[in-house]
Amino acid sequence: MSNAILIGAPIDSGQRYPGCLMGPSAYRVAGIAQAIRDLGHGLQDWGDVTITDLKPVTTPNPAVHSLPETVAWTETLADRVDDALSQDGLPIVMGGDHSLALGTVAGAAAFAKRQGRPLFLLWLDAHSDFHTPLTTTSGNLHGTPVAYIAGRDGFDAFPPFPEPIPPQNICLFGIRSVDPAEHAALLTHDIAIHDMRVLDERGIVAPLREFLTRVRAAGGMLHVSLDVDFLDPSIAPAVGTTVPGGTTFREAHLVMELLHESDLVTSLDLVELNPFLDERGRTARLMVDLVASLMGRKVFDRPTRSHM
Ligand code: B3U
Ligand code: MN
Ligand code: MN
Repeated sequence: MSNAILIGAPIDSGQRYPGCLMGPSAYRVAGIAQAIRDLGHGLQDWGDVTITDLKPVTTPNPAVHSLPETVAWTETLADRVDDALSQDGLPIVMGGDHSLALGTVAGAAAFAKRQGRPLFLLWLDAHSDFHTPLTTTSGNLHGTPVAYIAGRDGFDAFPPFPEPIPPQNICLFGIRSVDPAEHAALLTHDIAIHDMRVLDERGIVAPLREFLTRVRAAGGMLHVSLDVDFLDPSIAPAVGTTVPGGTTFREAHLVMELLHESDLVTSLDLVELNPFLDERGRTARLMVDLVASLMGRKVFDRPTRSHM
């Protein structure tokens, strides 16, 4: 059983569609705490994080907006996630847009470094989020966390990433929207890219198991970052950047069930939920149900089940 720790991250500064800051409230209203407790886990809710001091940081790319806010969130969330892991907790960070992963994964990396364990990253997303602040044309920093985590240049305004994750330990899963600059950079990094072309041909199970087998063999920690747009917009409309052709309801639950059975997940982000765009709470409820599958809710509970 896990000691789950909910951390609200009402962060909107990484993109331009207002509303993600309502995400933590929507998850609470949709019953995330009770869903986790019902599965027998311990649960604490640390409330919503706030930022205070904004530093006058800059970047040469004039497109970038809200840099001081995003840097402040990065510093604060890194500390919170590190604290939660240090208390033997499973941090579940409720966003907020995906720029929050600049901080959450930095916190997980700082903890993993002290433990002497490798950190792996599973990025469940329509997008590769592999821009740097120098290459983004939208200026939206939610498109940059994977580059920061992988140790790419261009993040001078941010705290140095504690221990960049080697590209071989990163898996992009479900992607179907990659900008030209991201594409060029991905070609020079040995990241596992399970785009929709791959998942359509192979299904989700084999590629995910391959990655989880590597995490297990390395004795690694595993951070999972779940972007709402990983899901098909027909089942998850509450996101600013919908991309057609996403994961189905059944595929998404199966991903979560496999993650639960692996027993490898050590931290989790829930990002990009924009409750202002939702239809009667259905996306928030689906995300909570996916968390429940990740935490062990089963369709039919068999006493014995093979590992992974
Ligand atoms: N790659 C584009 C679009 C995008 C990235 N992440 C989201 N959208 N959600 C960009 O703006 O960097
Ligand atoms: Mn994303
Ligand atoms: Mn996305």
